[in-house]
Amino acid sequence: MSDLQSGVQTLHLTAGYDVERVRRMFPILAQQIYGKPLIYLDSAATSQKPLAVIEAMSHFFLQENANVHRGVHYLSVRATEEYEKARSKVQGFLNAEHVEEIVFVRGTTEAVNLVAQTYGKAQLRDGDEVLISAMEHHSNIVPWQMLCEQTGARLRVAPIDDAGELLLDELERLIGPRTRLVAVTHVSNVLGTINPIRRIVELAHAQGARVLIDGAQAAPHLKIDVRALGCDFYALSGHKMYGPTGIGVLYGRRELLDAMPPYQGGGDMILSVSFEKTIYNKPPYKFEAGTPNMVGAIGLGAAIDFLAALGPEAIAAHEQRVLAYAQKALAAVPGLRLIGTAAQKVGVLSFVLDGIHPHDIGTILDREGIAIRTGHHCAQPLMNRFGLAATARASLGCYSNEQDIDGLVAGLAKVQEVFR
Ligand code: 7TS
Repeated sequence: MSDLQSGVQTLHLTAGYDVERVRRMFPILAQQIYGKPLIYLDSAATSQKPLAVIEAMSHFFLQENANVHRGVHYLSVRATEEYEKARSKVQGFLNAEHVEEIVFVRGTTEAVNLVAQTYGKAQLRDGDEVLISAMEHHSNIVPWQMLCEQTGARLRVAPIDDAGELLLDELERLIGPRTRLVAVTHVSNVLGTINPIRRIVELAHAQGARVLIDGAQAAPHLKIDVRALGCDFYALSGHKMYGPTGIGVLYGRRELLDAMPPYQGGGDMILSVSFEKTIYNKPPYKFEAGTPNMVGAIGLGAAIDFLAALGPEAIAAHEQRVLAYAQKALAAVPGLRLIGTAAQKVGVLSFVLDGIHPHDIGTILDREGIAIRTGHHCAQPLMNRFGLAATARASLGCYSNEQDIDGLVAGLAKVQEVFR
């Protein structure tokens, strides 16, 4: 393709993505905060919700609510159908081979804990190793530390460079015959780095280790294909991908889920119970004890429909454009240092300002109607790696635009004026 043609195609793509139309789908964005238009730059913490998701959830409560997998009555059958339809949508979203590979959980945190306490506890022995990376969120660190305490296994950590990229040679060196599990994030919530998951999976599988991917920050931004990635487990949170809180997904390869012991005991996860013996249900139900978050699953299904309607490639192209604009604009702010400059990254912009504490940045920006996150972002070991206690972080979503970035830059000038 000639440059001209590819230029035309890019133009077509960006022209086809009407961010103003997307913004109108998110009623919350229209409000004023302290009399200023809201600039929401905290999507990595949680995304805003489009009307389609809110309406799908209220429709469920208004028309379809009943407990699933239990009743013979009309509404229970209907609710069960809707809940299972949501599971199929997740299967499609992840390109999983089997619908039974999709387990509904509360979120990424619960997904990681589930794998640690079922697969991990059953498989790991004294002297085995779990390998994570230096850029993990606490929810992909602490469950493994707990598992190591319980089993005598050892936690090892693959280092990163100053740009925030994984050192693949070091990672390869750290995977050995004792490595049973490699657990890494697809996208860093602090740096925005997109990790080379296929390569990591290849390296781990070559040594017989299983791989869990924390997809919390990838699912809203990238097209996910668990079969192409080749991973054994993949975790995500609904609330970061335009769905509701309290619902997330653990994808697990069928033969692994089949062999894993259950996580929690209770209703729905059994085939039969007597005081002498309980027979467990098949996956995914074996891992879904108790009444599930039905409306959450339905909201997540609606969020997947929303992402599909916009098109993951179109969203990514738009966000990359705003990211490039933001990187350039922030680089021009005197005394500002960006943390996380990987070649492949999503729209997460962590930064520090000379002589000004990140919490002060966040507080002053808040009075301008600008929402960012400040602190350690639940990644204290990563902060230590950069010699920082905290950063300020602006993070983008499908509704973010150049005006948001202009507002942020103007806000930062005000912050610097206060401290002049
Ligand atoms: N993994 C990553 C990479 C994350 O960014 C988060 C949440 C989690 C796991 C945990 O997800 P949860 O839905 O189970 O809580 N990250 C953030 C953040 O960056 N700001 O607030 C929450």
